[in-house]
Amino acid sequence: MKVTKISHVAIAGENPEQARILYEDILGLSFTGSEQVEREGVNTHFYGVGESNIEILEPLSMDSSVGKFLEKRGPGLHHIALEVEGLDEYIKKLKAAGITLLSDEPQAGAHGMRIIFIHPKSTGGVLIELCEQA
Ligand code: CMX
Repeated sequence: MKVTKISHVAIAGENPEQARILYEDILGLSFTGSEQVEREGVNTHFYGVGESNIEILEPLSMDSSVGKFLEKRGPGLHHIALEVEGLDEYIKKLKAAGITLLSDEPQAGAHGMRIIFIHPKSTGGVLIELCEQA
């Protein structure tokens, strides 16, 4: 049971092309792919940074959680994802500590990962995702 790396830092925005120009053309990061996560109503775009990624979150509708985030707070840092080994044990430990999770069980995230979110109210204001290779 351990946290192995920062999987990704996710930034919510409405203009993925503008993000591509910055991260790929100017900063020279490698675009590593886009993937829609239908359940979350979001399109994700990944740029590799060492063993981690920057994930651009583009809402598919303004009703999605990312759409609501943009409406309320504007573009910006949305969440930080930590890759772990032992996700199920972490979930038990978090629940035992009374920490608020967004779901009872892990969900399917981008790249076939099993993911769970910790509510920002339990983390000092930053949405944290824990993810594990399925
Ligand atoms: N970071 C920090 N604070 C956030 C936040 C975020 N990403 N999203 C919402 N909040 C804050 C809100 O501003 C609000 O604060 P106040 O009460 O001070 O106004 C509070 O959290 C509650 O927010 P809410 O919009 O009223 O709604 P909920 O509590 O129902 O839901 C949240 C908030 C964070 C759980 C949900 O909107 C969310 O983001 N879920 C995760 C979905 C997601 O990230 N999907 C992407 C998956 C892609 C992938 O696989 O990587």
